[in-house]
Amino acid sequence: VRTLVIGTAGHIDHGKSTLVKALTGTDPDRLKEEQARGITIDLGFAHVDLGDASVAFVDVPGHERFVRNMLAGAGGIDAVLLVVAADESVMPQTREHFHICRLLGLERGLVAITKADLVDRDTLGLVELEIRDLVAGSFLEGAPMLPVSARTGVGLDALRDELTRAAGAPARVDREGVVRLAIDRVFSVRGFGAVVTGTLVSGRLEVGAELLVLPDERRVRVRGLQVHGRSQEFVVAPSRAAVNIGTVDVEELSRGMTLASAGTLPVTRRVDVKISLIDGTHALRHGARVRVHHGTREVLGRVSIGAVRSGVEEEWQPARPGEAGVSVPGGGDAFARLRVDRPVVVTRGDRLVLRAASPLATIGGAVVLDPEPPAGGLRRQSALDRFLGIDDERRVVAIWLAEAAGRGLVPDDLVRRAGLGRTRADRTLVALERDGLACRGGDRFFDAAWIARIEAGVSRALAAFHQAAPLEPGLSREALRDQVARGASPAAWDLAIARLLSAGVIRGTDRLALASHTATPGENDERDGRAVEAQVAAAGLQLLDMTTLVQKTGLAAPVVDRIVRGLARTGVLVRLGPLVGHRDALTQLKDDVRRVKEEGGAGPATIDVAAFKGRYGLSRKYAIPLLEWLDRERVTRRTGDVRVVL
Ligand SMILES: Nc1nc2c(ncn2[C@@H]2O[C@H](COP(=O)(O)OP(=O)(O)OP(=O)(O)O)[C@@H](O)[C@H]2O)c(=O)[nH]1
Ligand SMILES: [Mg+2]
Repeated sequence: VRTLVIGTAGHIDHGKSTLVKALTGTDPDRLKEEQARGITIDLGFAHVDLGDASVAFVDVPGHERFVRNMLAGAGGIDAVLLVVAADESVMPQTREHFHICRLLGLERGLVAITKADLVDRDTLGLVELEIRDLVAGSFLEGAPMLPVSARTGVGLDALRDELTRAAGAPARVDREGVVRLAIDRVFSVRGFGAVVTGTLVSGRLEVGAELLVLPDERRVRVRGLQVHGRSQEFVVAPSRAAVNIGTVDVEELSRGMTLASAGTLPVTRRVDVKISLIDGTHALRHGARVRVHHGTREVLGRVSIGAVRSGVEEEWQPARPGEAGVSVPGGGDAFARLRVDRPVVVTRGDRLVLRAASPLATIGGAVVLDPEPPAGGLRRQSALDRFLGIDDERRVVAIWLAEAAGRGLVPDDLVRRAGLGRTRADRTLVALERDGLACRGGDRFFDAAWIARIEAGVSRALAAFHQAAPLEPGLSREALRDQVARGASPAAWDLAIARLLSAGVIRGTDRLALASHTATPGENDERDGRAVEAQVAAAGLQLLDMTTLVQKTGLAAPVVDRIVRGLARTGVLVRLGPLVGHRDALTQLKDDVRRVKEEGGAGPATIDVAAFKGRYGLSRKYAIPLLEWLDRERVTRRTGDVRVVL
């Protein structure tokens, strides 16, 4: 079936509800108070099948005091039926409702001139002119405009034809099954549990589906579905739907919440937007409080202005640091950050309507550019550049990648933050990779410039390391990471290293080195190495500490340190705690201690500290570390005060 969800709009008493009833047979004014007072207060719903087209109506109140209810209804519709009474023509809420539809980004609609039975032909012509004047240059310019009378039935067939024609257009935003339903009513049905109704603006809703109620993130399962009173297994956007979500306390549900697939929509209190003010409204000051309407939700928020232009043709003027009294003039635009009191569920491209708190009036609208902007001030040189960037479809993701640095982005981040379907999110990142702006590591994408910086950092760090320790074969992967890319995700780090390895810039596995580095001693190292070795060899078992070695060789301490480490790795020198001995002297010692066994009589051969000192003419300072070393080398084993020679 072809579907259409159409909302009424227009001034109080202009015949919106009467027209809906004439077309559908259902009186959308369901409340007792509405019946008694003859006005609409809250949203009303009705539906009619016109051939193969299923048309759902969301009827809104025209009263000035109930604009917030009108906004809740207008938030989900595909098209508007703008109603203007022939005997009153364009009135204040005709204008306000029309602006709201325009600010919500509606693209389709019809105009009905109601109560045509009350005026003559000339008056009707004048009313038509006034309406054409109002909608000139907007999405309603050139829209069908039909005089109708609910009383005589004139024009109703023509209106039905136009509604049939309008049905069947795809949902305004296609996000490949990402479910999004703005809840407008909540009630409980005895024996069934909680039911929420709303307009399904995106996706395919199925019985059995696991969804979240946002912003609370409550998990629910779809127990049953109804569309216009008929049970269905599934429903596809755009459509009205009543969803049974079982045993949820209805006290915890309310209009303004969203039913959605998990992980597909941000829950946020900070949103970067582009604001457009209606012509002729008061200026919007920096720091002003506004009512923010989105879908069926209304929250209070504060506006921080980053940049202003007085008209589409004008240049953007950044708000300078410390500048007071920044404001957006009527008809002007602003790049701004909204901070809202309670979380909203919005993604990029969503439309918001802004109303001034006092006097209460619709002043403008906003398009969401970034629902999850990084914290930080807007009064900076870079802020305008960022706003211009995120306002550009082709640049926004590259900016988010750069901001994500070593954390990177996965396609699901774009589903959530950019309001894309999964396939388009994938494609967007792959296109950036192809253009050389992104690098892929596993399922994560990183800013190519950031990866390049890490690669350069690795090269620099290794070059410095080789310079300081030419005898070392390389630096451990972990030590290198701590130096260069602390905080980067393992995927980002692995990617940078893999790229350097495959480019032949570095080599190694656990220890990494520049490919150009060879761990051979330099000219001086060889000479200095011989000097160090000679001193240690000459000392024999009178082990040397580093200070003594530096004195005896006359070399700088770091050089001695580096050489000792190099010679220790190749086994020429042996470290015994802070002391150093020569391999030859120590090997000789091992052989000699083993000989104690041959010298002794029956029973195990033993040697104690005093005997050891005596035998080799050593002070305790050297005897203890040597004996402990012999223990470690399994030449001796300590038992009490003596050592058994093994
Ligand atoms: N003569 C005449 N009267 C009409 C026609 N349509 C509606 N009316 C009358 O206009 C009055 C208001 O009609 P409603 O349908 O309640 O107007 P509304 O636009 O829904 O009003 P709100 O929802 O309160 O904004 C009622 O008394 C209707 O009987 C029409 O085509 N011709
Ligand atoms: Mg009404």
